[in-house]
Amino acid sequence: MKVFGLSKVVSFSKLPSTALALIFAFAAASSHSDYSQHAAAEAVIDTLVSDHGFSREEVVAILSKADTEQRILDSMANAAEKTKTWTAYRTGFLSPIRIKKGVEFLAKHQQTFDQVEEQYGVPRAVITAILGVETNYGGYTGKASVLDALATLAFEHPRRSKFFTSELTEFIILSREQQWKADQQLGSYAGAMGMSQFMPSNYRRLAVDGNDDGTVNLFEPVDAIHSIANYFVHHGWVPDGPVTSRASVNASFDTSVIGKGLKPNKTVSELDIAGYYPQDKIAATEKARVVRFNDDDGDEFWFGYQNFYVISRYNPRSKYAMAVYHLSQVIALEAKL
Ligand SMILES: [Ca+2]
Repeated sequence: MKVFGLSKVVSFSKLPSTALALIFAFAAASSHSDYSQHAAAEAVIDTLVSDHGFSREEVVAILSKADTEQRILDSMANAAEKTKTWTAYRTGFLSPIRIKKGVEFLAKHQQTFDQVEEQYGVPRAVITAILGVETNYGGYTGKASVLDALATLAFEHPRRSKFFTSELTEFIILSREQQWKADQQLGSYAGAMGMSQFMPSNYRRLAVDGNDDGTVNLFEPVDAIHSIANYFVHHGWVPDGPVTSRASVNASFDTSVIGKGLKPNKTVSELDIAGYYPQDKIAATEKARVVRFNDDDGDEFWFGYQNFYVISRYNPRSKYAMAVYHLSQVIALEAKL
């Protein structure tokens, strides 16, 4: 706890005495880090005061309630995508119970999905798979304090500090818009919220009021379904476009075409020249990215098209996008779509 670091953060002369009293009250009472006193908090306070009409006291009062969550830093280091093999990761995603619940979810929200497919052109099975993977169809939306999570990551996680400082700022604005108590809002260890696990910036910009009740509530299925579809459209979903193909390689395939990232970078005919062949029929002009999964059983190659890239905008790891898509296919098959 850095009680005496206060002077680094807030210039006393700028503060009305009530704010000072408030800060000292929190400083004296708290046994945790008080992030209103953190050096980097000043930028958050300044942005909210100068650009978003908050008073300094309001922001200080919110940040005073933010505590360090060591578990959050630990969990960031142990994300499943990093530690599991492709087979283990995929098997975990495609569990029988997740598939069964996905089929049930589709049936329950059939009317919503009819409307969403027509309006956005995003298949219901893909949206359902995202909800299944993110929160078990809303069954688990996270028990971390979003305020603690975002403050911890903004102020204690240097590599992603810029991103999470921005998300923390967005979260404080979102809390005002939604009339939430910022320190009581729950989500994931990364600060994602609702059935669809949107980060605050996406919640503010891309979440939509699907059930027309005047509020955007991602803890409610109709808004969550519409919002995922809207998110995909925003990122360039191509209605009826291909997602992936399993690929074969010849003896001298060129690994330099793989590279980093998942944005399609070569046409199917260019990849043919590089030694990769899709196992299903795809136009030679379609752009793709070669995706390779290393595993105990050897390498697996896939082509990821634009829609695969769009799924990866939810989580940039190829294993994630592939597991979501496979889950969507199994759910579609089981639901006889
Ligand atoms: Ca709503």
